[in-house]
Amino acid sequence: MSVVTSGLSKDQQKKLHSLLGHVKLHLLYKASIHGFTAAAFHAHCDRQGPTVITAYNATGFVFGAYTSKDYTQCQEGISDEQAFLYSISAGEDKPLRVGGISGQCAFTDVSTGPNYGALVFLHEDKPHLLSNPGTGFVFQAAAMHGEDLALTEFEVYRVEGLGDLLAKPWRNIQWTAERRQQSMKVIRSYQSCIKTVHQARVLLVGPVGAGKSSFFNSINSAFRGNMTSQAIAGTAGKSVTTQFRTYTIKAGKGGEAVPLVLCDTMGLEENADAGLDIEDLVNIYKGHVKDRYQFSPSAPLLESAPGYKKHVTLNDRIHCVVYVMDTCKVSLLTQKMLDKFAAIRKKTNQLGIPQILLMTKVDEACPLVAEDLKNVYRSVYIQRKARELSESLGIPLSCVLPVKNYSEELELDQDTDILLFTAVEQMLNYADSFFENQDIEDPEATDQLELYRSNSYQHPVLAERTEHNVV
Ligand SMILES: Nc1nc2c(ncn2[C@@H]2O[C@H](COP(=O)(O)OP(=O)(O)OP(=O)(O)O)[C@@H](O)[C@H]2O)c(=O)[nH]1
Ligand SMILES: [Mg+2]
Repeated sequence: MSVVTSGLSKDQQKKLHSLLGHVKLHLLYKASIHGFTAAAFHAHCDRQGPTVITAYNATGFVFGAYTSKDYTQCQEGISDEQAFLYSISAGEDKPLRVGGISGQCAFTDVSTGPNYGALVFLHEDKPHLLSNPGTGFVFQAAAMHGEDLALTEFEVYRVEGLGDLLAKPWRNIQWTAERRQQSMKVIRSYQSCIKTVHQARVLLVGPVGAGKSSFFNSINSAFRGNMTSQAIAGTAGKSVTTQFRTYTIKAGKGGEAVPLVLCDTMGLEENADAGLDIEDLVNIYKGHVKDRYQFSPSAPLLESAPGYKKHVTLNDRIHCVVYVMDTCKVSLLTQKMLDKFAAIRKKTNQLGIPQILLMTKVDEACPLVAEDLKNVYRSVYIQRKARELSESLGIPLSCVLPVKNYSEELELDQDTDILLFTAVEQMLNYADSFFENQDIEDPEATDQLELYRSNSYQHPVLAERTEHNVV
């Protein structure tokens, strides 16, 4: 899978942001990858809302056009008072910004390359520019593009307004040391309502690079009291995690185990034969997959394989599923990935496992949150992304939890811990719902479950039934 990356340097990004304000840029189209043609441009950029073009030439100019309107190929002139042309030339500190001549159209929405009158991009389906200063926009050609009309690169970004801070947070969190301590205590003293189950088993599932392993590392660090990196985290084209891992967490070095097992999986990929396989996932749900099982996307686990655990109890089953999603990638989720999620959700619902959605990397997604994590429930952008995720995955907003994992820090941070612990508390509540459902869904087993609860003796019939139920 090729990764399409922006050609803008950090300095150029900064200059572009100074023109666009408090926004996030999503690269939609890069001509050197997708083709220097009008058809490729329209295939990637039509109906995307506000966009900005960045054209590059060998003279060192980065220039282009911003519009707040859609490209739709309606064959008409489009008025847009917010549209402007701009240029960031190599030697100049201040970017050039040129607003449209009042009363004239910003661009003609035709099937050719973007046509702003004074600048027509991808002329005749080539990396070429037409420059007619004075048509709609007035500027000096030398200042705009150095009179170099050959394009070395051409990109279009969707411009997403980040919004400001809500006057009132949409969830109330107390960002105090007491709250941190209290949460830690609640988690450490957790007891399931079924006596023989001593730990809640929570499974982390999500696309490659979403932050699953980092979430375990972060929780582990928060309980240990220092940074740990037991699970390998990082970025690669494919999933960094290739084994199924079940992690117990210790409170302090050599301390007692926290009643929580976090299970880490290989990342999901959109293609059917890549990444975590849904059959493997169902086996994990039912407790059949052993720790350190090496995932093999083309060959899911068979009953006869050594990694398959035949005899399982309620302890081995997954009690809560956590979907982990990168907040920065919410709007880039492809239909294939959404379909994969829908199939997973269906299976998970059928097995009656409660689900939570973790939105990671909130610091990367919103600069206001990066500045101060306490802004997480006040950021308009994060709230919008939470709603978007809830709608596209069909998960109630109440089950969507933003978190920031530890990724570059050397020291623990109180606010980061509070957000992480809040998510864990919720996972334990949901695991409780799973245990409670065990009674209701199988009334026949209730009496035996009571037996199961009230003494450590495992009734042979129940042992058999439990096994039978979960296979
Ligand atoms: N800034 C920031 N970076 C994060 C956060 N969570 C994870 N990362 C980074 O994202 C990258 C991927 O994280 P991983 O934890 O390896 O992701 P994963 O879901 O386990 O990925 P695979 O095992 O490859 O499927 C790493 O470089 C992390 O440091 C976060 O909340 N904030
Ligand atoms: Mg991982």
